[in-house]
Amino acid sequence: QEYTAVKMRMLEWGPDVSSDVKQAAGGKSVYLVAATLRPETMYGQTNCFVGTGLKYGLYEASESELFLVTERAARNMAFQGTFDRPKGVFNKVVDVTGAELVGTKVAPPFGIVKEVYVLPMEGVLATKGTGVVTSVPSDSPDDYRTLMDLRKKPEMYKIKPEWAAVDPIPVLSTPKYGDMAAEVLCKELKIQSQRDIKQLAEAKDLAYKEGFYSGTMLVGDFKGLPVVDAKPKVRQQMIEQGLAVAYAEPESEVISRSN
Ligand code: ZZB
Repeated sequence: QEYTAVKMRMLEWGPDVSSDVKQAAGGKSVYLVAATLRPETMYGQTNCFVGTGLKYGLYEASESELFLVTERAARNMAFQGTFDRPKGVFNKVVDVTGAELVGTKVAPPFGIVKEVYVLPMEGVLATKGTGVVTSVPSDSPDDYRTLMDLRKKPEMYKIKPEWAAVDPIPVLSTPKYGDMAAEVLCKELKIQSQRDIKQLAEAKDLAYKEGFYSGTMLVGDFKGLPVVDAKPKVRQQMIEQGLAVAYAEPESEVISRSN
């Protein structure tokens, strides 16, 4: 699977980020890097998700840039030549936990909303992507359901309500589900919580297929184009502008995951 790894620039650390992390970051630009298969939906980013039990690190991507990802992702990036370092070399400047990142403010590339917050998601896998997930609740049922869970019980999730205040943003339209596929599918499949894993997997599959084969862009430079055509164009723009990098999972892991 070829992912697009989008660079969400850290604008302001959340209230729980340790002084060690802040010091280690120094004056460098820090990016929370999220792996997505839907670059054409990036206009609709409303927040970023991390797993609160996951371990992340700040890794040197170049002289001036640090990438915040899991160690597994940093290793993959190092072997894919993403870092301005010899192949296979990745240098961690500091550890950071998912829990302490909650409430951090980031800039989502191509986002219509320019500043969004890091929020907790229960199902974030350490074994997929970068462990950082960008949230598009208009088109991702997992993101929609998680955002609604957080809004219902902010105290339980230890978030400030204002961190979850950005509403889903329409980015593409499909004949079956209109411009809010995730919301429609969560209702149709009666999905009650982010823990309804089976129904969410089904909703994701339906949303992927309908969006890819029958979707039309509503926003951005490729407004009016079919999603199939817009997808590689948006991806290329993001990469050319230095806002994203290509990212692939190692073949052996991809195989073992599908067993
Ligand atoms: C933005 C986005 C917008 C996504 C959308 C999906 C959708 P797949 O097909 O199962 O490989 N993701 C990335 N990394 C992780 C992780 N570590 N743990 C949990 N979820 C993760 O799923 C790839 C998608 O899963 C990625 O694409 C990312 O969410 C999430 F409108 O990025 B996506 C219908 C789906 N729509």
